[in-house]
Amino acid sequence: VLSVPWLTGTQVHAQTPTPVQIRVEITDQGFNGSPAGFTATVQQGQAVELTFVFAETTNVADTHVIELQGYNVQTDMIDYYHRESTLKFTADKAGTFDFACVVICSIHALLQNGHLVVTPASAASAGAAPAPPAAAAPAGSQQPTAIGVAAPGSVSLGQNVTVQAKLVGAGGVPIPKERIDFTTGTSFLQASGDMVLASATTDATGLAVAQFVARQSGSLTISAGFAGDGIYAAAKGNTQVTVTGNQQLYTQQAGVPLPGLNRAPSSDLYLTPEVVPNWFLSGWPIAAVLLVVWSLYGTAVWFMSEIPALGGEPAAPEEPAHRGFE
Ligand SMILES: [Cu+2]
Repeated sequence: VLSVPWLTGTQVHAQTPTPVQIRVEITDQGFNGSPAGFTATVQQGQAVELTFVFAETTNVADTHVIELQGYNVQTDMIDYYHRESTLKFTADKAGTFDFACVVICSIHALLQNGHLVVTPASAASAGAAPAPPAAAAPAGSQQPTAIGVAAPGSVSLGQNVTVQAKLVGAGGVPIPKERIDFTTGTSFLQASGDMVLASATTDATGLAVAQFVARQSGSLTISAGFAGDGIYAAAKGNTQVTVTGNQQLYTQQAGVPLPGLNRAPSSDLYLTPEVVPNWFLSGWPIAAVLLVVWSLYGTAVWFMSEIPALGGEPAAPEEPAHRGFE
């Protein structure tokens, strides 16, 4: 259905970017079940993906954040529900670097002895004299990336739009587990900026898929952006979607917005009328209140109108007396 104009590897340099993947389980006995500590070894200049996986079975309420000292990178929060987080970086500094949990948890002491050994690039070729730094792999430089974006060319107003973005590295190699933000340019009160429509994470084929509702007719530019990380450079791609139809989805509201009266009780943009009963959104609740108030007021006015009638009665017997003097 969709023609997918993925970018090919023409803009990227020929370089083998395959990162070394290291998986470390956080168990009740420490990193990879080893209370004595765990050591991973890589070579200087290599791209590294160091993945930490929650594997505790006893202290399932634990929360961890693992920090790799020296490279100053931290995982996202890892717990029973967010079981995996990957540190991505280029091992441009040689030496031994410690990684440890920086959140107080029930096995905290067991998570202080992780080590990453980065073997100097010069040691890779046996017997060679210490190589000048320039001989190492492009240290610290991020690998180039590209994003291809695809969406249906034309949709109707109010319809769901599916956008796909594919993130690739050198040679068109897909890059998984990266966040893609889908945005559209917007202008409001003479200020313009990017409005985030949705975010999605790339899968094993580098593909991120998001859906949003077309709420404005006309031509829409949708961008897919990757912020970049320790291994990969940032990238951005665009596509054009034409939204047809002139049905108005937003109703103009004048006056004071009162949640529950002329506005939905929540400011959630995606609140649909089915969530809130229709009678609640109409003016009937305030109409009922006004009816009660006005009927009380009317009753009070009626009682007040009785006062002159009561006060006038004692004067009535005097009138014949006046007539008597005439
Ligand atoms: Cu901890």
